[in-house]
Amino acid sequence: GPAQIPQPRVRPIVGNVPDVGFEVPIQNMMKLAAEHGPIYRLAFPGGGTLLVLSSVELVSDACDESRFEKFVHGSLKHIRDFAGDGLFTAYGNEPNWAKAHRILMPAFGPAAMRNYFDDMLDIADQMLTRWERFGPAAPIDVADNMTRLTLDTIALCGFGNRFNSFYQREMHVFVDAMVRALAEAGGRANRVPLQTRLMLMTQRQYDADCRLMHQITDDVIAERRRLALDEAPRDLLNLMLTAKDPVSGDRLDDANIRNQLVTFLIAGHETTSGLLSFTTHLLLEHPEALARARAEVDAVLGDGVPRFEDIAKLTYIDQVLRESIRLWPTAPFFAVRAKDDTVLAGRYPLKKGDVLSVLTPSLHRDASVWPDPTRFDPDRFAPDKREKMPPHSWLPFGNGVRACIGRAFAWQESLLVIAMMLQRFDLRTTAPYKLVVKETLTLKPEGLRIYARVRKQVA
Ligand code: MNH
Repeated sequence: GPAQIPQPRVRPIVGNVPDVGFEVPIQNMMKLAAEHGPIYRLAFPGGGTLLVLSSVELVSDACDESRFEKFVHGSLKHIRDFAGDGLFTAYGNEPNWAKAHRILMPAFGPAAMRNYFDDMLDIADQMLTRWERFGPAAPIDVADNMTRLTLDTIALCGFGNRFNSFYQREMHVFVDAMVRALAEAGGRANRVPLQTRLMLMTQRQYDADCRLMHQITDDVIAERRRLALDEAPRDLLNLMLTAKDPVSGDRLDDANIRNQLVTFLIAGHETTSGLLSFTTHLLLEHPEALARARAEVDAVLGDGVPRFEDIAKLTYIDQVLRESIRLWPTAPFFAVRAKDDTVLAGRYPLKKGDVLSVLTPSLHRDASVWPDPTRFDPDRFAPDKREKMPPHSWLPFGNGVRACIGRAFAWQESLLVIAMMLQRFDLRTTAPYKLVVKETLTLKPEGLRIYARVRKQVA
């Protein structure tokens, strides 16, 4: 018969909001999963409820795309204020999602990655050369550096624009606006609308931040339109401006292109920056893994500048990244909803529209799949073991048609940056570091600072 779904005690008016909180909702939800099990219910003000899933058995069933579809939930709906019908926040039934998906898929496929390699190398070299110049006694804020790197990389690869974040003290103004707007989008999802309407200063700041992000991306498009066709770089923006959808024959409209640029700047950098930062932390905590990774880098790259062909040979670093994003999936959840009345895993009856949230960090700690799940062990992803992993046990990039389009891009960038960093530097933390995971909508290690001493000068 139908099984009971546990739920933390529901309080009047605020429901389960205090259980989730505002500072570290994901880490609180991970604790609730450890306490209540692989499915539990949360209730929110206004009557909304959410089922949180974290076992491979239940998640596998929720990944059945014939019965479940991506749900543009609470904070994602607010992110539409600035990312509109861009791929990430588009509703599944919006024609612009399918159109942009068809036009952009080739630009994110494995064959396209060679085109981005030189630009990725350019930005990675900027960061590491800066570390060299600052010298071995200068503390380096890892998350700050990685955020500058990933932002500059997507701007250069995506639309030929140099944000030059390594030549400025402050972050690019886009980042400040984006970080504030993302926080506010999350905030709005946790308030009743009246509360938001009373927060006049916050509203004014939010509107200004949305306008700024639109203005920056509109300017990028206008600048590109002024270039003659043969002068334009063959990047994502060029593709979006010129390509026709093979099905409808349409091009993307200007507002949609603007929304895609905002989307790539957001989706294309926060998560990759977090992955690079967690990986740096985990390598420093695990000297044996660090030594193996470095030995691989020395064998593959030697003293040379990396080439595109080297990337595929960094197989141990690939395992390190997979294990790092297993423990700390930097996009820590995705939501789907039931297309019709259905039964989850044969025992939990659901109504049409019921929302399921896949809590990836807890899924990635399912002890039936991962022995000693909290231990960092890149050998879990040795090729022979990887083949035996159950489907849907490792989902850092989501699932199905709405899975991450930027996966190959993020992976190439991450392999390259970790390899170059280990090739050129000996690293150590400035002081013993205890992991503190900061949550925006993504996860990042907070306060990780390192010293970098040159070990190899690369030609
Ligand atoms: Mn990405 C969707 C994780 C890097 C662009 N991304 C998703 C989803 C996850 C995700 C999870 C699914 C969300 C959902 O179901 O609601 N993404 C990541 C991670 C990294 C990442 C962990 C880096 C590590 N993403 C990137 C990069 C880009 C990008 C880099 C662009 C250059 N991601 C997207 C877009 C989507 C997406 C666009 C939405 C795709 C769609 O729905 O069609």
